[in-house]
Amino acid sequence: MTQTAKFYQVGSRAVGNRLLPLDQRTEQANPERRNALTSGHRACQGCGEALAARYVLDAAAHAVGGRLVTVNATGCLEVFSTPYPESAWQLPWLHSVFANAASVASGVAAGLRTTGRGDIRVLAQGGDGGTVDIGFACLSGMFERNDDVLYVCYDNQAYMNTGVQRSGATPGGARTATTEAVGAEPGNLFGIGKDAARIAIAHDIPYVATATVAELHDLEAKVRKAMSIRGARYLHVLVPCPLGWGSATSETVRLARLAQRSGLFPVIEAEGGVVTSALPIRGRVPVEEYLRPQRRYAHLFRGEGRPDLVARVQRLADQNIVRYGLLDEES
Ligand SMILES: Cc1ncc(C[n+]2csc(CCOP(=O)(O)OP(=O)(O)O)c2C)c(N)n1
Ligand code: SF4
Repeated sequence: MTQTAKFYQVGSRAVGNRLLPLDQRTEQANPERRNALTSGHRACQGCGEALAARYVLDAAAHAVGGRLVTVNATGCLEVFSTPYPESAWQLPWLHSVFANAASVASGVAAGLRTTGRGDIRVLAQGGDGGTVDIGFACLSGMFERNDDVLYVCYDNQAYMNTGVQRSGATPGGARTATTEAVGAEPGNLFGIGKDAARIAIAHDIPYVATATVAELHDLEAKVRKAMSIRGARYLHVLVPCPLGWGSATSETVRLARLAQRSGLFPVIEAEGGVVTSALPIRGRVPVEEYLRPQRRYAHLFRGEGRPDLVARVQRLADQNIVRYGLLDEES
């Protein structure tokens, strides 16, 4: 049964600037939107992943006239949306296993093409554990073959569904269940892990982008662009997780914005292996402003704190700012 979208917030960015002229409004401001991930699912309050998944899928479905199939890796997004026999999805949705969402999506795209239904598009999605770790070989194969799939990684920087274990996307210094805040270098080690967007760019695929759940216009524009292109595409979206990050449920969007404004999470686009744009930082903030509200970093500020480790995080942000030229004159 389809459910009409209801708006409870007025004049807020969360519903896509309904006060703007029609052609500048987001898909989330459209009462006719698909509402791909509808109410009744069991995500935690303030879950950035749930919000981003709805934003992405509503925009993607709109861009292709509703002719969209999605394949979902195991993880929070799958578990909270589909406790059998219920489902919160309002579009064709397949659950793959943890590691192979990219391969299943490639197969779905090939099947549709060979049966003359290539107008139906395929979007695969998963968490950072399912994407940058266990599913990485399948994803790299999908890139390398240039399969006609948009793969979306919702990056909450750990394996949240199974109790907040470290992933290859967990940042240096962050506490998780497997990187305790103990010892000389508490939290996750610095200098390990991987930057999935840069690795995707190195595959020279048609389109790679990063985004955050805080910048709805930017996120939707990137989804639209991705759906206008054929071949392998990758979108990496930062989605704060109140449970794993130890943040207030009301802080999800603000934290995602601070990640971008500090330079820690660069928001970029690349086509054919070349970076073509980067969202400039307006109102730069020191990384401390982003780290302090999160309990996963509490050990960096307790007592005398660890200014040396905060400085290491700051250096990573500074490096991103230089790499992508993130500061414009107004910053
Ligand atoms: C092969 C395999 N190993 C482990 C699991 C258990 N498992 C299910 S979900 C999950 C964590 C998912 O983490 P992530 O992909 O980061 O998504 P999130 O839950 O954070 O959104 C794990 C380890 C599994 N389902 N299959
Ligand atoms: S644990 Fe995190 S990612 Fe999972 S449902 Fe809760 S807030 Fe969302």
